[in-house]
Amino acid sequence: MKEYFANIPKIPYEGPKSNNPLAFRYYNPDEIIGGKKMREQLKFALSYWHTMCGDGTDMFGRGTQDKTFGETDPMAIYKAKAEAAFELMDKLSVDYFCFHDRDIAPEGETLAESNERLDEMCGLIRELQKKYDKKLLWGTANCFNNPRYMHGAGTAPSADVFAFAAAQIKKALELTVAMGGKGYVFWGGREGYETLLNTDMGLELDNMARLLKMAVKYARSIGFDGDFYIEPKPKEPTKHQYDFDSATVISFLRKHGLDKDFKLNVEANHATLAGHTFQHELRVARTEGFFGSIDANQGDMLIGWDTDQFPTNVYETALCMYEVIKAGGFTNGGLNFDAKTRRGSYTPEDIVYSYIAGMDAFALGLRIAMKMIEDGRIDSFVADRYASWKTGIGADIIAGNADLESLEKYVLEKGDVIDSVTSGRQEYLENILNSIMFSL
Ligand code: XLS
Ligand code: NI
Ligand code: NI
Repeated sequence: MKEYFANIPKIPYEGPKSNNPLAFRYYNPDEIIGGKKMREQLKFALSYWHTMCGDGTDMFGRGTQDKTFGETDPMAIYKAKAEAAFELMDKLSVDYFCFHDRDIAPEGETLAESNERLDEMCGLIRELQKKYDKKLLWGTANCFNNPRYMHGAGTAPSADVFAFAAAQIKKALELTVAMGGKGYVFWGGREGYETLLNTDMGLELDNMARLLKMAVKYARSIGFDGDFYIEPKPKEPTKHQYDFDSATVISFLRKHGLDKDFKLNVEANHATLAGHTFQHELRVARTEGFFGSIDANQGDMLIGWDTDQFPTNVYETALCMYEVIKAGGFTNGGLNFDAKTRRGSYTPEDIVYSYIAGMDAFALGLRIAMKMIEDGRIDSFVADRYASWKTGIGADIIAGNADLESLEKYVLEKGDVIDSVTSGRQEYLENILNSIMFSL
């Protein structure tokens, strides 16, 4: 088989002192950390759309990156993309991938033609999966690119468009099952609105729930035993995306009885677009029992859109991995690099450097998060801060043995409570985190 990244070797782990740009400094796939191999703790996935398809096009200019892999015929291009994807995963020790239907085969004139092409590509991908021992983290359907979805898919005003999306999702579920995927993502695409002057919000949201229920029913009937995920995002492409953030999505899922089948796929850049930290979004998901999977990337704090950069901010990756470990680690989910090289980083080597950077940043994050937990100072500070809930009046409140009258009586007897108020010690804790991070 043709080698697509011929000047890229299999990336070795060389440790923190290495100056080799084509080596990992922190990601040592088979090293045991926290009782599991790093590759199992991190479950890295390649995003097929950015890595194999994205060519750097933006609203001011055409693509800078050639993703045709030396081919011209449309199906030949997509076959080459698949072979190149698996070669790349192999060289990078990335064990999983994620795809949209339209990433793996060019859309045809009709649904039937698109589906035939998907079947053909699915056969090739399954062979490559076997050859390289690679797994599908999750599949999804691209129900936002085609002009038919200009007003949304599951929330489109037109029932015909809803039906088309449903048909596309049916096929994407079949592909996900055929490739052994344990996850299926709904990112809201154009599910949102620009103005309420033309929008029946209540109907649109109910229709979205109808579509998700149909998806669950069909997927379970064809043997899908993985998790469904909704990926929250507050804006872009529409002004108001319905799946604004973790809390909004959880309340929607609960309202419609979808909470047993769905978890969240939390994306770092979407968290910051919603005005939250990445850790906040993960904490909401974890606390509410919806922690599922992660789209690992980062945004630029000075740019108000989804820049999907490779994650290199180690504070963020450490606090993310802290949440992952506290959630009990990944089960069906993992870390999907929903990230692209910058438009100016246009060479094939840049793809490799970017993955190495992202993987090393998360490996460092994992190592630091383990140290935070072993060190214990931050966790025990938090435990002490809430100690008043363990005994006395706090324990009574939690046990349901208190009411407003008993609490009034308690306070009247006790007098002021200011002596029970302790310092939050934010700077002290931030310094502990720094000392843990930089003593590695
Ligand atoms: C776009 C989303 C998308 C999803 C998959 O902003 O992040 O890439 O992850 O449809
Ligand atoms: Ni994403
Ligand atoms: Ni995104």
